Amino acid sequence: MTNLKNIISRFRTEGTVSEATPFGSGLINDTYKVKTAETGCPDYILQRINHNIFKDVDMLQTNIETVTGHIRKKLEEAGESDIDRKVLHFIPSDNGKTYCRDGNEWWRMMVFIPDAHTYETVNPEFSYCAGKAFGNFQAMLSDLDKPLGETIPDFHNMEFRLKQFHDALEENAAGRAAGVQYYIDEIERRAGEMCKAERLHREGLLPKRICHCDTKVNNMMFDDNGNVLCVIDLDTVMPSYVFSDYGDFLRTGANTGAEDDRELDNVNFNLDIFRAFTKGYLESARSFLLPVEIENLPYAAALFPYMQCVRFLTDYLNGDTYYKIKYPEHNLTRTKAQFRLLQSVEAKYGQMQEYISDIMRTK
Ligand code: GN1
Ligand code: MG
Repeated sequence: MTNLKNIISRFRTEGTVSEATPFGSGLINDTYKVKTAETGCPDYILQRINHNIFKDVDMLQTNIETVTGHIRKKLEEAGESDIDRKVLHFIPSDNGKTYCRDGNEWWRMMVFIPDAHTYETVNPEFSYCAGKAFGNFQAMLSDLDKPLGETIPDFHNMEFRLKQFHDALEENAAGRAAGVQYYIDEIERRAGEMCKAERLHREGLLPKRICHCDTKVNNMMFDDNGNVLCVIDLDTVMPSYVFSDYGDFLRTGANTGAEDDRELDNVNFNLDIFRAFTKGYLESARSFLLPVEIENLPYAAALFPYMQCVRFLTDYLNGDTYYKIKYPEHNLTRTKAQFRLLQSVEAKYGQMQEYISDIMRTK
């Protein structure tokens, strides 16, 4: 607490800190909720940025300032009310930037959004709102004229993720490869098909747009009525295929189990959530989406469980160097649960295609 208090004192916050406690369930950064004693003073979120993963913190925060500034301007122009709950607000530190360095650690602070909730799973009604919100998020950023840096190069590049997987297999640093042959084979079997986005992009058929790239359902704040207030966790906002945001929401929102469920029978792809989310998304995004993007939405729904399966298994093979884990086999449990989800998505592919064609036939 003393150390945290020192860090907090370097930011230009209002009020007196009464407590700072661990907050949220992110796998990358460390997050704390900072309460202030005075009524009328906002509470805050304090985060230690994972510098092993985000090497260029200045680029990271510059991206985030660009994006939140642009969205804030759009909301103001649209005459929106309650803007402070609809876009994140970062606090400058003693050096005037929205982060500060303490030895080998980098920290940032933002205003805590009151009366907002995050969820690990959502009902169809909430999913419909989430779909609309993501379509809007992409639409609002579509005219951003300042280029964004790639905070993690090749973040959602499936070919690159497979290369990392093959490197991990060859290295076999933790000696775990022999125990996971089944999953290795299942990954390899689908590798060609899953790299379709990269091929379409090389052929000039699939554009990159500014995406959030971590739209798991718990990165979204809802109000009491199920309306999305804003998306949080903006570290990975960068140019990508629209599949990123569409697919990663469904990977988490439509999973009837947990991302790391040990009981695989809990894991299933919920088509009602898929339908509601897709309806909302297409309502706000169909005006700018190309046919190739719309046709491949079912592919996106499969791509993200697949990519996450590859990433978790890669980390397992490397000896758990990337994701925070709670027990030794955690990354393997995650791999299995993501693979089960992928199988469920695959079984429902035809139904998804049909639903999307139906929507597109209606005006
Ligand atoms: C990480 O930060 P967090 O926990 O929301 C990861 C995502 C993964 C996710 C899996 C920078 O997100 O890409 O999909 O875990 N973020 C990074 O739960 O790697
Ligand atoms: Mg998160």
